[in-house]
Amino acid sequence: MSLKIYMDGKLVDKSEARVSVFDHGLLYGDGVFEGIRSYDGLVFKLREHIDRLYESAHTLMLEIPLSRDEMARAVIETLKANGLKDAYIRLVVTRGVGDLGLDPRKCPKAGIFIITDKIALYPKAYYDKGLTLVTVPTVRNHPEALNPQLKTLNYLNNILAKIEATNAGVDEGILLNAQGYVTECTGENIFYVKGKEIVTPPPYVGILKGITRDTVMRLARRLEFAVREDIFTRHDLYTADEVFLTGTAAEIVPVANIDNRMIGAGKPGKTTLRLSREFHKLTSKEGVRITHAV
Ligand code: PXG
Repeated sequence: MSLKIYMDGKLVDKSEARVSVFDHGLLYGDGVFEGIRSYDGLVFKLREHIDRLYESAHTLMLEIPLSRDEMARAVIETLKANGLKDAYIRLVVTRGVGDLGLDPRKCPKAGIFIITDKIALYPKAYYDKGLTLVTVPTVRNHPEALNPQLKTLNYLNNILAKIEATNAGVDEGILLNAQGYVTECTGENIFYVKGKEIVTPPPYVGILKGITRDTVMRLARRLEFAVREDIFTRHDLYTADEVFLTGTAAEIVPVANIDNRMIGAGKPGKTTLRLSREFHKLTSKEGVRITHAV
């Protein structure tokens, strides 16, 4: 059976799922998106992802022609149509079809598509050995230029950083902001552990407020760690006991090396492993059940 894609209210075959060359999502990167995951028939944090999508759209004055509940139902319907239980869900809202000028008023109706597919897992070695990172030359977008809190279709800041990390021969890149403070990686948030303290940058340094980040902060507080959002520099990472990254696709990944400095013992630390275990417990029991919803 070929994959079905949700497009503007209809489920269509993958081969028929096409976007116009006049769509401003393509012409200008004008649009928003989300990456969501389902675990054994449970969609994790669906409402939180949909809320973030609508908040990004609100700031862009992009009107989504569906209510949040209708959008949630569309996600579930698409998963059902594809018989998927463990899936990666890509929800995209584009400005829609307009002319060759950038004025969004020329685009009368937003385009919506939802792709659900089998999840492409990260290599197991990443989790067993830990990632190697470098800080990259490209700085994170200034929040008053293009706020990283908006999950928009313009990901070139992140893509440039990813290219730089790849060119350096490592797994991921850390972006600093214009003041030199650590922000995040190209598609994951960053945390460090020092003693009983767990620290991650605050949103105003220029990060996407990750839903996994939020989940991990809550989990860690429940486990009685002191969790802080604070600005910090590379030195704090180099001298931490542990560093890990969080994201929907990556979940919780340990970091072993940054800019050629070994982090802690240079292998996954006990706090990272404990949080990872707790995170998996949560994803296995919490979420919107695909069969029940709608
Ligand atoms: N920072 C950035 C810049 C991101 O794009 C995260 C942090 C983590 O956020 P969540 O809410 O996922 O915990 C992201 C998320 C992809 C892909 O297809 C990208 C993300 C998530 C899932 C898949 O590359 N970005």
